Amino acid sequence: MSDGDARAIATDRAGGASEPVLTREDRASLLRFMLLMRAAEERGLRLYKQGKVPGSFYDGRGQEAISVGSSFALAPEDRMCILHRDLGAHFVRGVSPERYLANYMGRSGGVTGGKDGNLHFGDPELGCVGMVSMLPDMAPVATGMALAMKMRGERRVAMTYFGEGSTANGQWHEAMNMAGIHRLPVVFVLENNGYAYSTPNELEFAADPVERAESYGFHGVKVDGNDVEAVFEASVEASERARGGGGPTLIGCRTMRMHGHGAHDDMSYVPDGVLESWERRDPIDRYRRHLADHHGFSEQELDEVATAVTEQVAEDARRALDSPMPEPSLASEGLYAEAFRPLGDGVAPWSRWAERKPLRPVNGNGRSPSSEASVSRSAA
Ligand SMILES: Cc1ncc(C[n+]2csc(CCOP(=O)(O)OP(=O)(O)O)c2C)c(N)n1
Ligand SMILES: [Mg+2]
Repeated sequence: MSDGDARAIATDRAGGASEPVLTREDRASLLRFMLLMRAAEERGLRLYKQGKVPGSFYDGRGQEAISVGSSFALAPEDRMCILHRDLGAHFVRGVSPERYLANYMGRSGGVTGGKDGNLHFGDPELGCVGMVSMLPDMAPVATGMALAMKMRGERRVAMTYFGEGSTANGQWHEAMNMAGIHRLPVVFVLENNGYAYSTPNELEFAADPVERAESYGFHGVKVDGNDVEAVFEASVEASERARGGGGPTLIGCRTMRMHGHGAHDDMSYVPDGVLESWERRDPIDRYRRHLADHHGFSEQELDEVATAVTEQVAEDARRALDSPMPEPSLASEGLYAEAFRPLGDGVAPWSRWAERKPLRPVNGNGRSPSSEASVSRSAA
């Protein structure tokens, strides 16, 4: 992408202002990815209850709009640190439900090849760093990636997620502070789902963490986390700001964790009526209604999207169940990095970005020739 292209995109989207232009196909994709996350997680939960998933099971029911809307706004050469409520972002980047379900069952076809029976994965080929379970340690990793992008002069963005509970940890402060000081191209997506395990918001913070952005010297915005287009638009604006040298953004998404922390948690600490009131704001039902009321989608079209997802997940679950356990001899293979392997690029379904080339030529490894030079200079 040249500078001229970047301006053209801004104008295209804007039609003069800063509103992104989503096509009908884009909108169907947003719905499809949210449905895919919901259906794959429902299938995973069933497999857990059938005793086919060791350990526990974690899902992001009710939070689908956040990971789908935000990741959809990125370009293939952008990079992601995805957390435990963000399955939609893995799907948008190109992971299949089959690989996700196989991972939970510890099968060889899982993203980690059976090394993790959970959600601690990220496909490096798709531009995603494997999830670090200690919270919020993906925040400093994303900040570090953004620092590398800035030092290499690349127009790329790092995006990461965290829950509101994670913002109470000191690492979070360090990541925000450094990102602010160096005006790094990073987008922080905060998912406030009401609880950190059983701890409610009122025992987590005295001031909304989104408001801390200003004190770190960058933008903080609050969006309705159950509105996929609102999350998408905030993410486009934040990533364009980052790409243009305007520094980080903290996007605060308010939502609700509709299931327990994990499948073992009965949520008995959630007061009566809370889940019922959030159920009425379900992001998928809402988006379906929005597409029918404002974008001319027929009920039949919407049902077709849903049916295709149901069929895909059923087929993927069958394949995951058929896939073998890993060879025991491979148990210690690939645990440590033996050589430097750059991350690859992910899929970017949003047509405007995917159609355009990056500003600087980027090779198959996702690094520009000039960046190779600066890396080896700094290593020397
Ligand atoms: C440093 C650290 N302490 C505890 C945990 C265990 N743990 C995993 S998720 C979680 C809750 C985090 O809450 P929040 O950040 O609000 O994210 P949510 O699970 O609500 O999406 C906890 C305590 C952890 N992973 N890392
Ligand atoms: Mg939380």
